[in-house]
Amino acid sequence: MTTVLTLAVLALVAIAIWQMTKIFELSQLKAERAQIANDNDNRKNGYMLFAFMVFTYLITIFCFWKYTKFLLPEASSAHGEEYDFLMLVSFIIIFIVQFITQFLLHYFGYKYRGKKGNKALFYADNDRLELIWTIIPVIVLAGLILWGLYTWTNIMEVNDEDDPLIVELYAQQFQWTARYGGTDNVLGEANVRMIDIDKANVLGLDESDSYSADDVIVRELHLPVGRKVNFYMRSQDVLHSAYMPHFRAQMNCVPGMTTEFSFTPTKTTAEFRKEPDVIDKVVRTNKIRAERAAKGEENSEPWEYDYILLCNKICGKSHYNMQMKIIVETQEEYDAWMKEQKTFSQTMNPAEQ
Ligand SMILES: [Cu+2]
Repeated sequence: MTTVLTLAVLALVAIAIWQMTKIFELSQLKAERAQIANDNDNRKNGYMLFAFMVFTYLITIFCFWKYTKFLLPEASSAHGEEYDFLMLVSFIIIFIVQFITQFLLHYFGYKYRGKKGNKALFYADNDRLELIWTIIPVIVLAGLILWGLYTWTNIMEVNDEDDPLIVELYAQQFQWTARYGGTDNVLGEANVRMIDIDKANVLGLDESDSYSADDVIVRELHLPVGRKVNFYMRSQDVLHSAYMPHFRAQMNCVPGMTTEFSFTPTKTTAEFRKEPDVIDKVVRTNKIRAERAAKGEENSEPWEYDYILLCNKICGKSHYNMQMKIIVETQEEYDAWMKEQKTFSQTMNPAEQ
């Protein structure tokens, strides 16, 4: 309410100032009161166009300098490099084109400003010029689109070549659960209708399916470095989206169907933490956290960078906190971790252990 009132008061003050300047203008008897812009007005506007252009260039440079450090660190997946390169090339092209067109727009605005006695030249068309400014964008855009399509098809292809690790990502409001295929690397059949909370069958695995017995259900995703992972996503309730930004991976999780995505992690968490831009991020964040700690505020304990799986569809009130830690490690570390996990049949029949 206070905000609305403040805004209303500000609007009224602005209107009052505007009306007062009008009265002031009218009271200046000597001043020219013509509604048509004269050479002086046009020149002033021409300079202002230039000033605006300089402002946009300066603010662009400022944003590059100030905010690029907030971008994601280098990709940690095999396809990520290709993806980032496509993005970089697209940005460079857009940047060059915007630099040239904005300059021409403002410069011509200034150069051909209204002048008394000036007459516009009637210039119907120029075939060669039109051909040039049509052909160049066509070639550049077609190239970008074809390259993008090719990259996209490559990234989106999920197949069983190279013995991929099979992992299911199960989304529900508001948490992630991961399931491994177990020793046979095959996921057992599952369906939301078979969920049985009393028996701890939280993902609705089919107990009669022999493949499900050795499945491993976890709340922290461990991946061996260098091995392709095929992810199969399910959702229990609403649309979610499995987003693993450091691996440049994202896929919707849709109730009633299974979606898929595949990537190969290329850096372990330990290697990732040693990258200069990652170290820089951690130092900056921990500085802020230390300031918080000094004031006795929450979330002030030192932070370590981890890969993360986030939900990237606004799926409800706790969407912001729907996340799971991802740890990429060596094959030995992964095997050791996996050994400690309980299989589905062990959790269902605790007496058997
Ligand atoms: Cu979600």
